[in-house]
Amino acid sequence: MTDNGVTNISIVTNILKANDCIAAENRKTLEDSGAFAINILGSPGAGKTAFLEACIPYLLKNGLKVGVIFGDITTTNDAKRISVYKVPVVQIMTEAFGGSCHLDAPMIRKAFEKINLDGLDVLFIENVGNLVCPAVFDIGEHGRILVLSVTEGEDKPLKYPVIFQRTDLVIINKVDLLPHLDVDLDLIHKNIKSVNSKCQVLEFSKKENKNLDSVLNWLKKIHNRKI
Ligand SMILES: Nc1nc2c(ncn2[C@@H]2O[C@H](COP(=O)(O)OP(=O)(O)OP(=O)(O)O)[C@@H](O)[C@H]2O)c(=O)[nH]1
Ligand SMILES: [Mg+2]
Repeated sequence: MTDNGVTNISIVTNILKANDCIAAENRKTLEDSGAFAINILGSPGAGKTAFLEACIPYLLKNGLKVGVIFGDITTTNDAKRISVYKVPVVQIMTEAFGGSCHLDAPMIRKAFEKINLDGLDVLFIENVGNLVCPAVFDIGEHGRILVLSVTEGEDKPLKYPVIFQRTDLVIINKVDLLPHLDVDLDLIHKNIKSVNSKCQVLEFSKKENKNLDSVLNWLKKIHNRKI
């Protein structure tokens, strides 16, 4: 039993190490082309694609060139939603990689064959909806945004601390629904800060396009810091 446990742990460590090497190559490729990459994380249905639907037209209007890689187990639904903005879009379906519940660095490396990074300012990578596995896989990004919907409840930062700890910006989404919910927004803020006192937190609603200027300022700050 113990032997099995030790073997399993070293396999996981090796998988993460191999992933990290390719993630470093991805980061170098991105930096050589002048693009910086943002990993978008969150539960299924939290509003990751909706956040991009709100941000992308605003960023384009502000002169930024944007591309998107999507990760889903099946379907090209998200890629179709974003292709209307005429930005380069690639959909990874992890079904082809055994139905993985997260993106990893080799998948992103493969997606680079299908997207022209030259001239892009920002490459968004929407991860598979999941608060667990995507947290530990570096895909070569320069920053992370976690989209948390108010419908998920106040305790998610406490139940899934790793993904909150490894995030630079938390978007508290769907705040337009607050009048209809028994949820304490102040407690969501407090719980996020209790696991990650450094990350920035913005309230957001696709309906009101709230705080888009703050998202743009955050992207500029990350861009200056990481590249
Ligand atoms: N009221 C309201 N609904 C929203 C908001 N953002 C997203 N939604 C709705 O929430 C549902 C899920 O949004 P998506 O953008 O598909 O969520 P996602 O996180 O990309 O989902 P997956 O990619 O499947 O993990 C959709 O029906 C959206 O219209 C918001 O700010 N307010
Ligand atoms: Mg989506």
